[in-house]
Amino acid sequence: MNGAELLVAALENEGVKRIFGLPGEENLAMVEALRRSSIKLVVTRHEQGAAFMAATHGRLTGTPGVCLTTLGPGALNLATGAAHALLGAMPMVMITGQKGVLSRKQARFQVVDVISTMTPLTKMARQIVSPTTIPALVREAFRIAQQERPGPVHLELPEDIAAEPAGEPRLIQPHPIEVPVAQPAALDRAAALILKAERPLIMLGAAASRPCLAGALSDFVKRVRIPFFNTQMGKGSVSGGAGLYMGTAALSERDYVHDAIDHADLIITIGHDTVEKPPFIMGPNGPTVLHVGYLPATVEEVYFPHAELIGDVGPSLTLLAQRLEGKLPNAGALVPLREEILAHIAARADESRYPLTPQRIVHDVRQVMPEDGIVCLDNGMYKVWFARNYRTRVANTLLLDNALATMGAGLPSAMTAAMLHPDRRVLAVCGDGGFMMNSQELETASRLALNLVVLVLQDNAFGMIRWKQAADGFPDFGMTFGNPDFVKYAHAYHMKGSRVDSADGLAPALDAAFAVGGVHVVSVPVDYAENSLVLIDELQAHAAERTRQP
Ligand SMILES: Cc1ncc(C[n+]2csc(CCOP(=O)(O)OP(=O)(O)O)c2C)c(N)n1
Ligand SMILES: [Mg+2]
Repeated sequence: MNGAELLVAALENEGVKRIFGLPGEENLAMVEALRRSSIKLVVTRHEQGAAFMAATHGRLTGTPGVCLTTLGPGALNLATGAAHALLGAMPMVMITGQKGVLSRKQARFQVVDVISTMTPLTKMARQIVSPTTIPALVREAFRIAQQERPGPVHLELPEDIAAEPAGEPRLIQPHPIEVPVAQPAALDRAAALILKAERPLIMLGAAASRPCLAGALSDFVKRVRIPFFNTQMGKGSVSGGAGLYMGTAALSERDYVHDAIDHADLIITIGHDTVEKPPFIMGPNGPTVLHVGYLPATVEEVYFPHAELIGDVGPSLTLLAQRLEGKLPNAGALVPLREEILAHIAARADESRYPLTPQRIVHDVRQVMPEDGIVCLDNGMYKVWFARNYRTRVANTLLLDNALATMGAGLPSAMTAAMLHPDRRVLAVCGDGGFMMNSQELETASRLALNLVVLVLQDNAFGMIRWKQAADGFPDFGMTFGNPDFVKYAHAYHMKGSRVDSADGLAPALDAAFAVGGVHVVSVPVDYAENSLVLIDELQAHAAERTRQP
């Protein structure tokens, strides 16, 4: 057994089934070891795609996704994926090659200090200096990647260490670890705050979407019957919701959901992670905030909770519910605001205009997606619309990145969702800018025979930035571009492509694409004139009306 074979055996020992990657010559021993292993090597067309795919594997399963690249140029292409997983708290293990460390037969060719590059982007970045250390290093890498707060780790395997005889060292077996539950004193304090609240409100944050949490969280909400809203990344973490969903805070203030937030006297934030754009801004005269999380809150100018309940969130919430159930006459105090908030959000969603409005696109996508269908967003203007308007009823069915908020992740993350859930409908939604950043992975998707529909919203612009430019009073400059013909582009990849050419054409086009199966690109022109009308003018008018009311 050599170093590479031992590394692969250690990955098998961790239960790894797939590695996403794009190897180089320094990885050849590793590639050969993979060929003879139970692990499938999923070759991508860009290392960034591999990293996004691995990160999404971690996000959706709670166990680290693994990606593999060569040294220097390949390893550096992982940087954005590492940052995406770090800010998004997605468990991921990145393995990169390196020239030999015991002798330098190629001098400094392609050598950059990848460990130093990865250090600020990971929870751990280590070079493997001897095969003997591999069992412990791999176990440690997986432990660190997976434990709260999850994130990426990096191991570098130099070419000569990969080839070095390793003997038959013992692998270290993983075992389950139960995280401690909140202390009784903290539970009592939290319960006291909630019992005395007159207008309580729950906020579900990014960590509420941990795959293991959906059941306990839904139970908690149903038992205490306090209405809830969510952050963008906390979307879908409560199934059903039983009439308690108040909206999604896609903007930081002044959206309709803030009518409820601004009236609350207690906000119980569950799993809030301040990597997200603030869902509300804490000020000196705001409501009391109780932070429930795996880890204490990071203190920010805009987030400084008054009390905390720290521990394994699911079991801690079960203990908290025991202290509260049936004792909260005020639980539903804010529920009467719900209807009006949701009505505002749903306004004009079925308007027949061409090019389509963002509201109509969200509405039609919801229509064709079953409850367990998964929508994966890239980053652009439509993210705000999907976060605000798309209703989710099953955990992790709207995947978006409101942390690094990088363009280019939508298609790769949808590919992983399609691999993990071949029985569900999976839709990638991308802008014409973000799609073109990783559209080469269409070839990977078709090689993997995935069933996946990619919806490309066409405005021939970096629409989000163009909108902000206009909103800030700058002249329209530098944000537009031309596009390939997306139907022909799909055909060039030997896949189906269609264009929506009427207001009522989107839902049937998506349905048809799903019915046929395989990878299918659907392009739809979008009219972003609604951005300013709805997100600025109407919200300003609403805010003015609210200040007029007593
Ligand atoms: C990698 C990366 N580069 C730049 C940005 C800044 N940015 C955010 S949204 C956006 C425009 C996205 O354009 P497009 O994908 O066409 O979506 P649209 O807003 O037009 O719907 C840009 C440039 C980013 N978030 N990520
Ligand atoms: Mg665009």
